[in-house]
Amino acid sequence: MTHNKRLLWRALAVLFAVTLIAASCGDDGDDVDSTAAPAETAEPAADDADEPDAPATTAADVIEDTQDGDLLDTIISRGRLNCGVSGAAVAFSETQPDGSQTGFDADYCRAVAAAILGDADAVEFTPLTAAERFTAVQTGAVDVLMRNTTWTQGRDTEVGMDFGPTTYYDGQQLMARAGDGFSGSSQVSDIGGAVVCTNAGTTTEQNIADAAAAAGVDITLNTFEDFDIVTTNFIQGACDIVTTDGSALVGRKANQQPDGEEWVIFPPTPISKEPLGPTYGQNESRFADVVNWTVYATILADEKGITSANVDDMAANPPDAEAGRLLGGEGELQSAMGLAPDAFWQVIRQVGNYDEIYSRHLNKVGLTREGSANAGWLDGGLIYAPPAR
Ligand SMILES: N[C@@H](CCC(=O)N[C@@H](CS)C(=O)NCC(=O)O)C(=O)O
Repeated sequence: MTHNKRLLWRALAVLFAVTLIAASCGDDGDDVDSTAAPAETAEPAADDADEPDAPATTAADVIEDTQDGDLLDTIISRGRLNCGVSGAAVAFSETQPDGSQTGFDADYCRAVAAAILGDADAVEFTPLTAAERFTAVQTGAVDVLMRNTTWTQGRDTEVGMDFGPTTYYDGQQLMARAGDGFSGSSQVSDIGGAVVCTNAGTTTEQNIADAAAAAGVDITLNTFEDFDIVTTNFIQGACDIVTTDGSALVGRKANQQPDGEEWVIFPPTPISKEPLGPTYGQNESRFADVVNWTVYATILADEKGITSANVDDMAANPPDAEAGRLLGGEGELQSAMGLAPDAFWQVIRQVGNYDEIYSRHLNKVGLTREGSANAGWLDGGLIYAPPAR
């Protein structure tokens, strides 16, 4: 394909991606204020959420033809990783007053930068709403999303994304006021007649519509541009119930529950599976390998007790051959991936292992690994990495 033809395809891809967003967001956004007006008010419909109906030509079809060069090489020559985050996800990615980002997802951006560039600070963070996020990857505005993004079949195929290892196993729940008669054991069958609010462009919209239909209850579903606006409307009483990933509800309750009010999260078993993890454009295999093995390196280091505090000693005296390889010693495989041999040593030294990253950000809002799917596989959880050999 000629260069000009590639440029034409790229322009078409951008146009198409913008159309996708327009289709998935309706008229939300511009006219949303922070008080009451919802982005979209609708009875739950069968297919109006998250991604549009399958178009004749999908983003996936065109993206393959529009990628010039190799993304890993591009990032190395740019000297910076462009990482898309939420910026409003409590404990996952929060924009600080000075513009910096903190949180579990933000640290996974830093981990990838440490692996590729040897510098955890070589990251440009871009806060994105749920509805903006996939276009930002497809247009090249960001290299990767670390944005509480759920891995789904549609996103993995017709939307044109690829997904890395799940870093946080989540599930959708609902949050309401105890004073309205709800408790932690309430069920979806108890929410008939309620105004339920969430943010646009998410798995959340479709899940709650499906769950309400399955439970045989009618709800009014209002969607807003982002979850800050959703929470404001909940606090002001415009929403009876808010719904999203359970981790976000826990974070919002920890930070925003007004004095004298009790917010409850239910049902005890989430209404959906929300495996969250890194997301990037499809068919960028070298970059994908690096993102994936950066996550695996943090998990393997956790398994082996390698921390940011002891990584130098562990590199000098590895507890086993696999640890030695991972930290850049004999038989290392990082060079074959286009990285420096010490790439994962940098990740652990500068950012930490999985447990350090998790505990640093999530424990303080009450999200603990023990007994959850986010425990290591040896402790009955799902956090697991393939062998580094
Ligand atoms: N995991 C879901 C939902 C992602 C999402 O955008 N969630 C909301 C609520 S967690 C959000 O804006 N997050 C930032 C926040 O907590 O405000 C998806 O991938 O669609």
